[in-house]
This record gives sequence, structure tokens and C-alpha cells, in this order.
Amino acid sequence: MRIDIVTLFPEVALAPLSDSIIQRARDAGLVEVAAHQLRDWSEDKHRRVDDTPCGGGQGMVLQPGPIFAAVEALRRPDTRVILMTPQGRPFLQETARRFASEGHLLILCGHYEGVDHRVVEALVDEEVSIGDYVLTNGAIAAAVVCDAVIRLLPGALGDARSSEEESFSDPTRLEAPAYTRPVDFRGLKVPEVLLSGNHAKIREWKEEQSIERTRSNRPDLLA
Ligand code: JEB
Repeated sequence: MRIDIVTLFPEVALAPLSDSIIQRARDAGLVEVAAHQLRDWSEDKHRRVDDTPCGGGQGMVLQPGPIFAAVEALRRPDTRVILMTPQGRPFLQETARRFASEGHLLILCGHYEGVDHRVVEALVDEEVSIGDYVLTNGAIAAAVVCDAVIRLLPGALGDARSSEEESFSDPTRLEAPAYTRPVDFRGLKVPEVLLSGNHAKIREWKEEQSIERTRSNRPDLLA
């Protein structure tokens, strides 16, 4: 697949995608990722891409011209245009799975207080948000989306690990806690059951812990 990111901060979008698993997926040719400077499509000699909101209000709004030009330059017949915005639909694991099956994602990041709504009406297929908190920079959200999508591409994690994850992980339950050696660390013990070798009991304990952790940390998943 191919991913193009259009942003005022291309280096911010790419930095988290340039290490470890994701860089390996890129090196293996599973995905081509490029980040583009929106100002390169500015019509203005000062490379401006924003202006004050029509009707008044806070901050600055990204103008339609540079974004239309960027999308027209980068789009292919199979492109899905995504806008990162706090007003978007929740980006979930199922969204990542859907995006991973696309041929080309074109991710627009916005900046300042927003993007001229004609962009949303005419160009954007999907507005997405990575969660209910406020970031300073949409490029960070774009990197999160790319990471979640790229790790799902066949071969990105090694096939054994990815298929294991697909078939055995329950999205409505948190994982049981994990421990490793030493079994006594400063008097803090690994639970006895995990050292018992009784795999039926271990499975039962993990199930119990999984439910308790979900109740405590993510009651919304049980509801
Ligand atoms: C996405 C963005 C900004 C008000 C204040 C600050 C472009 N979950 C999310 N939180 N914030 C964003 C997001 C997503 N996806 C996000 C794009 C932009 C924040 N800002 C800063 C926007 N509006 C600019």
C-alpha cells in the first residue's frame, strides 16, 4: 500500500515511523510512506496557507487552495482521503483493519483551529480522531494512524505472531498481567500459580485477572 501525509510538520509525522517494526515494513516494501509540506502548494509568496475565520472567531483556518492542490497532485484512482481532526469519528482497531485493506491513504492533518469546510465537503472521505483529548498537532495523530495500519499489513509483524494475535485476542477483555524472572524481586513475588506448572489453573487465573483488570481499567468494554 501507499500512504501520503500532507502536513505543516512532515518530520513530526515521519519520526515515529522511522524505527523498528514500521521501518522494517517500509524497508521490506510492504508500504511506501511519504510526508509532504503543505506550504509547497501555497499560492502566496510568503507560503501562507491559513487565514482568519469568516464570521469571526478564534485562531486561523487552513485555506482550501493549498489542500485542493495537494490532493489533486497526490490522488490516484484508489485513494481514500482521511482528515485528522478532533471532530472526527473515533479511530478504532476496526478502522485500522479497514484502512490496511486500502491501496492508497492520503492523510490530511490540518492545523490551527481547523480546515475550511469546503475541503471536508468536496475532498474528504472520512474525518477521524484518535481519541477524546486535544493534541497541538495533527501530524502526531497521523503517525498514530499509520503505525496502527502498517503493523497490520501481511508480513509486518512476522506471520506467526500476527495470525496468533488475530485468532486468540478478545477485543472486549484486557490481557492478564505478565511477570518474568526473578520470581522474587525485592520481596515482590510472582503469583505462585504461574510457577505451578498447572496449565488449567493458570488459564483459569488469567481469565479471572483479565475480567478484574477490565472491570477496574475499562468498565466500558464490559458494559
Ligand atoms: C488533529 C489538531 C488543535 C483545537 C485545538 C488544537 C490539527 N484526537 C485528536 N486530538 N487532537 C487532534 C486529534 C486527532 N485526530 C488533532 C488534527 C489537528 C489536533 N490540531 C490542533 C485543533 N483544534 C490541529
